[in-house]
Amino acid sequence: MVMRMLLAGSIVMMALSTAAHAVDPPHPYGPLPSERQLRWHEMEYYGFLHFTVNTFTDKEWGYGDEKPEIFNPTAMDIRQWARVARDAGMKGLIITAKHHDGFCLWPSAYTEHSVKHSPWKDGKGDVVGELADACRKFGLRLGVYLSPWDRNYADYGREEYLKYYRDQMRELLTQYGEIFEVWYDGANGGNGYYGGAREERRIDRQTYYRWPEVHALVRELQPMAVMFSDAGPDTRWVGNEHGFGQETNWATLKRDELYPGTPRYKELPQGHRDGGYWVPAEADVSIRPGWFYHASQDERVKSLDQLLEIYYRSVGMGCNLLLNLPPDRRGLIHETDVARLMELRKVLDQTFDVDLAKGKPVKASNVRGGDARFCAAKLTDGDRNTYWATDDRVREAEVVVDLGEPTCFNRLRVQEYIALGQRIEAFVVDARIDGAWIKIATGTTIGPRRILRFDDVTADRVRVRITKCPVCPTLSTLEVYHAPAR
Ligand code: FUL
Repeated sequence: MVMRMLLAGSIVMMALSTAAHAVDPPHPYGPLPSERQLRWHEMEYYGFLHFTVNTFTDKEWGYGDEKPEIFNPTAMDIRQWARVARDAGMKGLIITAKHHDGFCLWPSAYTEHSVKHSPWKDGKGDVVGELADACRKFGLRLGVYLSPWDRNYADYGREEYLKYYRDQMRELLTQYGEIFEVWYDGANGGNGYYGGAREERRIDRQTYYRWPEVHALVRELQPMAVMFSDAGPDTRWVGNEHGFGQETNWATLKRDELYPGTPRYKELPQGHRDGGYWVPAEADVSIRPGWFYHASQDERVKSLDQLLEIYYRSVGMGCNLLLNLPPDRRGLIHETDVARLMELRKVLDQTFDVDLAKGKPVKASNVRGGDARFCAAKLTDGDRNTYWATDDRVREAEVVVDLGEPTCFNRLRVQEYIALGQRIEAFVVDARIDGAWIKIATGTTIGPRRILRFDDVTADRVRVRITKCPVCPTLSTLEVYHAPAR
């Protein structure tokens, strides 16, 4: 009898404990990122390479009548580009395979206006191919910029050009291995050489390229590549060329209302809270004033402080940072640019190498179903794929990290578990200094990532309070850092 009661009791206990662990993850909220976008978010920081005939004519936009012979780098070393990018801490490189002037850096079968007729490697070279090899060697991912606007092509503006553009896209997406990003800029139509016509050609930016067909082609050939433009479909322009994201940054966008070259670019830094698609921002900026190399700008390479400001206002605000490093006329990334990139890497390493919160105990005001799967320790376990979540009814919640002893810090990095959507709308950070809680920062959105900067504080506890969220919040990481004084 006693035995039977004990057995029954343990069955009840087992049932209870199974119930305690049977709580489901929170329901997703709003549009969600795709697999390819989740992978892209992890990239955070990568390089842009603007290189073409403009490098040799000292222009920013070539007219399209440049002779291929002028493309003649004297000491080209494409591996140097990849080595510099890798050493800088970048995860990939995106190259202007074709800029507005129409000159192709790869020997396209569809035009003579390419490296085929340049003296570099006696016309047998392939910049895109060599870069693809160099990226593989240095562990980087490759992306391509194929300008929709082509000021060289005789049929630009007509139906024939659409076939040409797609044929070239097919070449780029089938001959060079895996491509992580395809870049469509928004500058479209205007005057140009156009096979000798030398005239003005206007196109309807919204309809001319038949974007849905181009997108389908890219999806077919490179299913894991994200596509960038003012309006996505996968990642959007941040709306300026300073590399600055915005404090309030929604990864969601009313994508169907926008297009490459959209006049509504002022909405892009913030995105749309009520947007129907996940289209996060990418911040593009050049390390120099121009996108292409100009010797006259050798003294105007951005300073370390400017680059740090860009980093915190892009990566720190949930954008990916696409930093342009234009090769010079030798075909090398200039020494000054390299030195600056290494200075930036050094400071970022000094700042982010040691997470002062890692492995530290965390307490939360609420844990979803009391389930260890969603407990606060997930915030400091060093794994960005685990997360803390609350019960469905909870809208405001807090987590407290116990640093163990008074610890000096000045940066805090937080992430939502974005696989369940972007949820949080406002939060506050407090530090416990000599036993008293002091507010040290406030923020609005978090999304894929938020890095907060504040003056040095010495505190034994740090608290994040979620103060506005339309559904139960999630957070996947809470990291605490100390940036060296500058
Ligand atoms: C713009 C272009 O017009 C610039 O030349 C540059 O390539 C920039 C990144 O995108 O749309």
